[in-house]
Amino acid sequence: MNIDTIITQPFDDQRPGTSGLRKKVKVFQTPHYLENFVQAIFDTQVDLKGGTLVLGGDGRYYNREAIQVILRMASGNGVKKVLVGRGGLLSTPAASCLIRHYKTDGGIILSASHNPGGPDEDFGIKFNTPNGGPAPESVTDAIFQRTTEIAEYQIAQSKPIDLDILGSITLGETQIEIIDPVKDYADLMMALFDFNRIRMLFESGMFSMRFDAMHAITGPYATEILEGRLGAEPGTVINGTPKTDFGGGHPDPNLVHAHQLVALTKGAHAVNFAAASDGDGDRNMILGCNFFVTPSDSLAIMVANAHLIKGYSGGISGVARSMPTSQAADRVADKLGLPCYETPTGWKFFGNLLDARKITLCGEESFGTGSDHIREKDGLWAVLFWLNLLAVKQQSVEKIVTDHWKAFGRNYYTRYDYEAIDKTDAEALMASLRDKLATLPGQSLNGYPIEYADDFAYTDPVDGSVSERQGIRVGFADGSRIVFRLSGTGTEGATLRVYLEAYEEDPSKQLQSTESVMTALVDIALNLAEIEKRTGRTKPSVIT
Ligand code: G16
Repeated sequence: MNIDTIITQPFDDQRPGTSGLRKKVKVFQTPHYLENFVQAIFDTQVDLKGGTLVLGGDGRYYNREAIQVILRMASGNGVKKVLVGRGGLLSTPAASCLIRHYKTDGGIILSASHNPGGPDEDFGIKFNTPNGGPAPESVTDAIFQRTTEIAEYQIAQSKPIDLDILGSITLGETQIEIIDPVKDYADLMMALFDFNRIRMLFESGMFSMRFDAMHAITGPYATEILEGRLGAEPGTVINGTPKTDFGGGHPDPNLVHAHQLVALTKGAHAVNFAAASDGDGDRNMILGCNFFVTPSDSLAIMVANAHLIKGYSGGISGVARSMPTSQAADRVADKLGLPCYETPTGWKFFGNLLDARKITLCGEESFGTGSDHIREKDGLWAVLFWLNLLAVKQQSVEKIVTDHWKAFGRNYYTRYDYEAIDKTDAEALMASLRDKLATLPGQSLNGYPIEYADDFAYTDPVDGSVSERQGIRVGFADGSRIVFRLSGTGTEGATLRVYLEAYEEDPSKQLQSTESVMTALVDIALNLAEIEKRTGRTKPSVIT
């Protein structure tokens, strides 16, 4: 086997964002672009030499080509064994599961998550460490640093490898094992949830469900688990065949992009339960009959009910949420006497807390929930958690959520996204907010007294690392909050996110529309950040 050393030059834009390096496919197709980043991983993650790597992606456009390149580079860099999902496919949670299950030296996941796919759309790559989780900032910083000085990469000469047949192949000194992408993950789910009870729910004839895989990676997983192992009727999984362009859709499980599913929860033939997952399978949306569960509420309800679920019945050690996620989980943790952590946006910040067993459950407003079973958020896991809860409680989704509000209060929640705005304008807007911070506490805006205003900074309680400038928080005396931050996952210009939260303790006021409750807070946010003046936008691109 010949190994070529290819001379290359650094690119200056390979700093990973919130979750890996995400760019347009065309950028990744630039000669040496993908290779430089992959070589930077091999150069900095030295245990991979002679070690084992998990490799797979969400099946989007360019997935197969990138897998071929990475396999040849793994061989060129002395990796002993690579576990690859058949067809080059692995959901993000399944990759995390495999890294942990087979105790590998890490994994490379190809995905741009919920971003659209296709020749003119997005692609992404990220490295997960041996704990199965996204690389922490110390690792991504080292990889980035390496990309700025890289001068050559190693790649084995080889014909394309057949990714579609299970079994073992050798490439030089490297063993490549093509494995079933679903089996180990599905087995793990069976260990955590009461499959018999959920099966009885499906068999009762009183319960119907649809799961929208959005033509993305969870199709094969959901079909095997829901229709195969749990006996849900065929057709429960819709849009279940992964496509390189996600069928032209936007594989983001929210009320806007999963509208086909939302429609199935309304009208005379509405299903009792509906759920969706995203491009790479780590996000989830939970719906009841004509009812939407906010991701923040979903986390809080999981914490409150974990004792009813097989895998968590022994008790949970604590909970964490990302800073912009609503404080609903905090209220549950408070009542149950559990520790609750507030971390910056990015699943990677949960890793240390999970490894140190400080928390068992964690979640984010961006449609992500998960637990210590792996080190990624997990879309299907969340769906199974809810199914298990429905099977135990024998109540509707709406009843479970509204009872929860009565017990803990309701955190009304909404997020406004201003996508693809000018980067300089976005940074100026944030800078101007920062300038105002010191003078805000004590002021009253639209009758809302401000209690605190800061730029969120996080000190990791396990390793002491500090992450600064993680978003502007403005907190009001009644528990309401406005948060401003710039997205770290977009690939075009900048995306401003405005997160709004209003707390309501009085059950008689818990059934208002979120829009009406938020009017005053929205007004405060628009004025405080001077959004229209600074971005030229009169309305957000998406409201979730
Ligand atoms: C990633 C991160 C999440 C984060 C989300 C949105 O999710 O893992 O922690 O909440 O991006 O980040 P941002 O607001 O910076 O765009 P995913 O599903 O895209 O991998």
